[in-house]
Amino acid sequence: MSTETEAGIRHDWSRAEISKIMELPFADLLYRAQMGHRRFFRPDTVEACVLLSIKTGGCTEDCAYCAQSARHDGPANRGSPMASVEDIRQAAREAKDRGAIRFCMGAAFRMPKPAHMDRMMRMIEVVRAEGLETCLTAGMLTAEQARMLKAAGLDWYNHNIDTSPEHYPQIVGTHTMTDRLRTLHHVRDAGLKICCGGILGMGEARADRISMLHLLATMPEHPQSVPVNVLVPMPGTPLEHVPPIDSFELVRTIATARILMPRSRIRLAAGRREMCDELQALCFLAGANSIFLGERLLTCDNAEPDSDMRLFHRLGMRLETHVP
Ligand code: SAM
Ligand code: DTB
Ligand code: SF4
Repeated sequence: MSTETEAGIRHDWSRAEISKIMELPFADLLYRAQMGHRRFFRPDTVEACVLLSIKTGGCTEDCAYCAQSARHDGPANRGSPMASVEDIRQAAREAKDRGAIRFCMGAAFRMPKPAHMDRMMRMIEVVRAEGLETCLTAGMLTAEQARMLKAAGLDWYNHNIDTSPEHYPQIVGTHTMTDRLRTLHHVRDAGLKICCGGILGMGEARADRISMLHLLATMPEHPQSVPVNVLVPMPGTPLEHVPPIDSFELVRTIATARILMPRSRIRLAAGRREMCDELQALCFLAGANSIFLGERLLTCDNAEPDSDMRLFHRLGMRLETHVP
């Protein structure tokens, strides 16, 4: 028996149900995903978020995919100083001019210290003053830190589960999935909106992708935003030579996420630069409706903004330029 809310949003998916969806013939899977997508979203619009690294590299954690870990030989293993509040004001203005509705700030912390908190709260205030939604990702938070960020005007907190609970220990040794879930709990309790997803192509099996989706889709509230990153293999990291994910498996994962969490934004996040236009188009057909727009992600290049605009034009799609 399944429990359904009025809008038909379910939180009680079983793994067996999810794997049945994921294994549908491709055409049936996409058809179902599109039906779900059109219940809550227009199929011709994509939300644009701009991402900026406010504190790059030198991180104490050992996440195997990450260029910013001090424990790997990645390009940003040595840290650089935290950005100034003025730098952020300028970047937020540029993001607004470009049509972004949300400004996401990324910091390579295991957990912010009090001095970081002070500066991040001032950054949140200046970004809000420019009329943008604010999002932050800065590692683990205490309940009090989550409340402080909310009080400073933060709208969203990004904290990914990244892979299945079963695969997590192969990817990260310095914190656990339980730590990630605890932070998400604090963030939810503080009344912040949650951005939580994962990375595909880290050597995981389909069962892990199903398990990751299961964890996301059975949370007390679905994350309002679900980033699907494709691993960008960064030189010097332990995952540098992992074979890339099969393109159709990426599309299947997005379509399944769309069916399980029909009201959530699904963001085609890292890895778009390495995809051809046709694959991105399939991802949008499968229900992805958010992207990062701009030249850079955190430490690597993003897809070119001009080529993004050309692609949307060719697909008859447009960017959402206002808060819906
Ligand atoms: N330190 C914070 C944390 O771990 O939550 C915030 C920054 S961390 C870089 C944010 C997210 O970026 C990770 O959870 C992961 O999903 C994504 N990410 C990092 N490196 C990546 C890579 N090489 N390819 C794809 N996604 C990546
Ligand atoms: C997310 O899920 N993806 C973004 C954002 N949240 C912070 C980060 C992508 C990072 C890609 C690799 C890099 O630039 O180092
Ligand atoms: Fe640090 Fe976050 Fe990178 Fe892990 S993903 S090494 S916590 S910056």
